Amino acid sequence: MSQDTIYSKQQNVVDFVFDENVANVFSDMIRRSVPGYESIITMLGVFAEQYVQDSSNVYDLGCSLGAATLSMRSRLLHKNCTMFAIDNSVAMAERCRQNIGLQQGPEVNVSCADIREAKIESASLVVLNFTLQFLPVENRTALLTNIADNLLPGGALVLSEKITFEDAGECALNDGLQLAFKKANGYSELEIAQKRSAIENVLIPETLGVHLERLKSAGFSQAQVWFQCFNFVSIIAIK
Ligand code: GEK
Repeated sequence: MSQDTIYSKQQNVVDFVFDENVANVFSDMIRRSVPGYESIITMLGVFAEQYVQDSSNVYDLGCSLGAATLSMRSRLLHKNCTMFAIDNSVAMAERCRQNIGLQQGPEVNVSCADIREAKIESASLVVLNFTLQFLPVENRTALLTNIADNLLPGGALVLSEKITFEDAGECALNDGLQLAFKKANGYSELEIAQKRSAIENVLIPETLGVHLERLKSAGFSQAQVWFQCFNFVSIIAIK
């Protein structure tokens, strides 16, 4: 796994993009930046065991290098389902295809495409693992409605997001803890500051309340947080 040193040198910071440089170091970057990432990836295997149905489809939307897909695939009880891993970054989709090819298992259809255009059908499990936060806010309800409309009875959505808080104190507390987590993982003050300004206009976090309300209005009857570490949450939503 290559180490993320993208923001280690002083630079003119531009908006963050998921390009070749990021794809090269992504595994290291996300593990050192998102508290709980590895636990969530492991648990996605448990969700797959619990929710994936016979002859159904499984979607990993914003799949990056395919970590979520691989975790789910390793624990599928029904081998005759089809998995779809979608990412609109060419570099990510290419590497994802290579990573998936290294392991045996049910068919995975990897595509380089915009998840806002995704055709979702007969889905028993859909995963948005830290991806919705990168869509323009005005596009989020339509995607969740598309997912809810095309989930099979008994199907589920797992939505993981960085969140913000209405209360300024709560916001500062959780931001501070994430900062401490990044420092503990070897990121310098300069790296943290430069990454923060690169991502500022690209990753738009919302409050947990906004997410839960949106899930309800998109057609999910039940939505609850199953994981939280500081300002990162994962929600399970059932139709
Ligand atoms: C993981 N889920 O390792 N269409 C398709 N892909 C998109 C779009 C879009 N409109 N917008 C962003 N992406 C992964 C981690 S990373 C999270 C997901 C992070 C893709 C983008 O190219 C990137 O690969 C991914 O969403 C977000 O479990 O970097 O914090």
